[in-house]
Amino acid sequence: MQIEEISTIVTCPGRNFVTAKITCSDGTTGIGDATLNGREMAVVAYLDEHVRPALLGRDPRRSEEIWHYLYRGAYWRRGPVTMSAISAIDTALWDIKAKLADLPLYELLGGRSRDAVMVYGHANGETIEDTLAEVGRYIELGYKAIRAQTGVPDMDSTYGVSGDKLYYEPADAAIPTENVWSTTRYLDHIPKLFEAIREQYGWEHHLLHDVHHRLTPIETARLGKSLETYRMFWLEDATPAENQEAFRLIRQHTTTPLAVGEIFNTIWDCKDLISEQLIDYIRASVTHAGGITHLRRIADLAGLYQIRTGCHGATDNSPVCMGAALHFDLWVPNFGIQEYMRHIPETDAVFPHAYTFKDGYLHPGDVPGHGVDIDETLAAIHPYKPMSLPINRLEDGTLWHW
Ligand code: KDG
Ligand code: MG
Repeated sequence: MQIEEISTIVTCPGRNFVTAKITCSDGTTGIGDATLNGREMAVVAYLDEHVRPALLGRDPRRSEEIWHYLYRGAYWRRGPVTMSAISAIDTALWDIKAKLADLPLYELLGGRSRDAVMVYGHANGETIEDTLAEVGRYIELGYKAIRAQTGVPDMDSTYGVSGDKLYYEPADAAIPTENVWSTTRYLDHIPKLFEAIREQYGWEHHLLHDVHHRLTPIETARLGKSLETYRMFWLEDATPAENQEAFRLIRQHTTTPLAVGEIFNTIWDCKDLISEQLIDYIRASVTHAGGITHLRRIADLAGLYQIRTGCHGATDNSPVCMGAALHFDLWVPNFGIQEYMRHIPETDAVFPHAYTFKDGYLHPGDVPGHGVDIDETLAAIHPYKPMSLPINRLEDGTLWHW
């Protein structure tokens, strides 16, 4: 059996998605998500120019060897563009492998470790009152875990807060829009949000919060300490993690659990964070951290140190990523939680899928493969639209982390 064709499908049913599709000589097909938010066409070029010609004619069943061929063989290894391309090919090859075995993907990984996958949704509001109402909505929808974000008084924009609450989408213009950030106002305000949530809704639900890389390590320590009383499930991406050692300082000061890793590409990005037990949840995803093959390695390393998974699942991870992630989550022994930002109905129509939501849990379904398909005719009526993520500035105009 041979890889006969590799195509890249770019579509924008509400937002841009890139999908790699592999067709084998026996007619079996598999797909993988290659979406890199705001840099979609860079991955398309990588796949079309550098991956497709090298893989045509190879045996699709040798997914492990193909992974190393694309990683080691690239010489310029790692980085989000290269790793998104590798991830998409790897996911498509696992989809094919599972279809050839006529089994759901999770069976090939070792079978179910649990009945279903606990997910968290996003409650966002301009004010604490708005966010409280949104938390209430997610509780009614059955969610067991909720990420809460709120606007900060006298600031026009805060990460995670947008107009359309159920379907948050930060990539909002071709040239990046500019947001303003004040650490001082933010640090004073956020504990009040979690105090209000616990006061109104009690202690039954898990609460999460995403700082989106905006604090220094000592500011993170202060925030973590001030949230300890509200028993957070996690505090996410509080400080940039390029410097993994920075987390040593945070750990000395707070017991609030820490989650990091949605922008990580390989095990090397989190090796010290994991081996020194500086975090509690690793957020690497199927789409950006090397597909099933590499994510499994990261999770196994994390498992040695009692660190659990919490895969990134924002809307810019397509339903193909979500499907593959759910098979991974159903199997992975050290599972923590899965992020689930709903896709809009137009997106779901382009990507018919077997996964289903019930009472705060997702299940990947039991069809062979990862259970997500792409309707190429429908995809073609939603052409690519250039879109970028915003940038952030401090009140004096200094460029900051978004
Ligand atoms: O592309 C950027 C988004 O995926 C990111 O802003 C979402 O931080 C995010 C999250 O936790 O889902
Ligand atoms: Mg995040």
